Amino acid sequence: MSKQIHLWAFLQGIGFFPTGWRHPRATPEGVFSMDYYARVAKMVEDARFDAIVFGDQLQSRGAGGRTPARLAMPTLDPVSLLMAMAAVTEHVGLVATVSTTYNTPEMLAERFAAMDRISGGRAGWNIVTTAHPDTAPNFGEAELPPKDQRYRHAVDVVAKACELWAAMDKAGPALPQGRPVLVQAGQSPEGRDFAARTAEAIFCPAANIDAGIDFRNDMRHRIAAVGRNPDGVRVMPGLSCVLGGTEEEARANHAAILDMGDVPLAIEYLSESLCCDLTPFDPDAAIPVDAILANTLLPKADVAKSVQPAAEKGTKLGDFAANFMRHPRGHNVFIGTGEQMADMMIEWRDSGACDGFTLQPSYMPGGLEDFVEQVVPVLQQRGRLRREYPGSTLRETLGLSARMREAA
Ligand SMILES: Cc1cc2nc3c(=O)[nH]c(=O)nc-3n(C[C@H](O)[C@H](O)[C@@H](O)COP(=O)(O)O)c2cc1C
Repeated sequence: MSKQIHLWAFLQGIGFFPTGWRHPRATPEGVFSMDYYARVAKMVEDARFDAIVFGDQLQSRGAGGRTPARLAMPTLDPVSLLMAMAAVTEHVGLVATVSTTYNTPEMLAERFAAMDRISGGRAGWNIVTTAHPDTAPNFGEAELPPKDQRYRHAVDVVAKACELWAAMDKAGPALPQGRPVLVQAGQSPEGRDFAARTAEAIFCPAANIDAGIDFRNDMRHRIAAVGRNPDGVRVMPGLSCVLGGTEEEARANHAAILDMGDVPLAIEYLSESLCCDLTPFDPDAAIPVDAILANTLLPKADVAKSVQPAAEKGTKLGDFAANFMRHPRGHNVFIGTGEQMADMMIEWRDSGACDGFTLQPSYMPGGLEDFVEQVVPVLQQRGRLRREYPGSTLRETLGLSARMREAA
């Protein structure tokens, strides 16, 4: 199959758009029911995605007045969810996000060994170092360790976990994949170097095709520089979408989703994203840059980069927040027909902007259903998406070597 497109489904919470839970085809109550997870897992497997991915959220919601009271962002433990989904599927990969900062290698090795065994070799580990400052108090600390320290620690944790899996291999019976597929999500230079040394797949944001090409080229250089083969690493940028039978209909569907969010909701979402409570500020006044920089718990330079350009243009806080919701988290949001989306995906793949995509449905399960009905058949007809799984393990599905013996 020429330039196959790899597909993952990121099914965190109830969809990518902060307003999506209000959509008539969303089932926000479903996220606490097994029926919902069974249904979406089967839908993803029937559409022949490589894998399902869940993030982890270890921070306390509600700390420091930053609770998004009207945002529906329920998150359940990814390993538990994927174990449940393993029971109702046979082929689709199961990628759990688990932090190296707040888990020991022994705990990690045991949990992923269980996932890999129970699923018959479908486990993947999305290795993150945890960025949310409200996490630290949950683990008896005042602050997160600095980023470079977190990544140095991650190197040690991954190496130790790999040793433990190798030891299980020798003691037998071996894990079906030898070890889970190692995935990384992180953007900074430290994160990229860590991915270059460790990852077999990378989940990243890329807002447009040029950003995707730059990121993937950068990663391929870094991977080659540490003596690994860049063709052995899959780059999987996030991709959300709002579809329609015509372009016009798609734009109307997008506007309808955005219209489900009012300004207070947008300001809550912005507060959550900037880690700074903006609800006391007047939405019709200027963006309170000084107060944001004084109060945010995120790195101030990163926050300054996202608010200063708009502030300098005189954008009002409410307008800025409403616009912020249109492009959640810097990922590409495609608006158009199913055919156009398939064209776009093929263009990205053929231009070297990615090896595939991590689909982030704008709302659940309707947004996923639309993609599966309107885009998957087009990609299959064009020979770019598999109709059957090639084997039984995630590593085979990703086109990586079937078993992995050596440590990272
Ligand atoms: C697309 C993407 C998704 C991520 N998902 C999570 C997550 O669910 N949980 C988490 O703790 N970190 C997540 N992170 C990773 C953290 O942001 C990363 O490990 C953190 O240390 C910040 O590093 P960075 O500046 O290199 O991105 C994600 C990162 C990216 C780019």
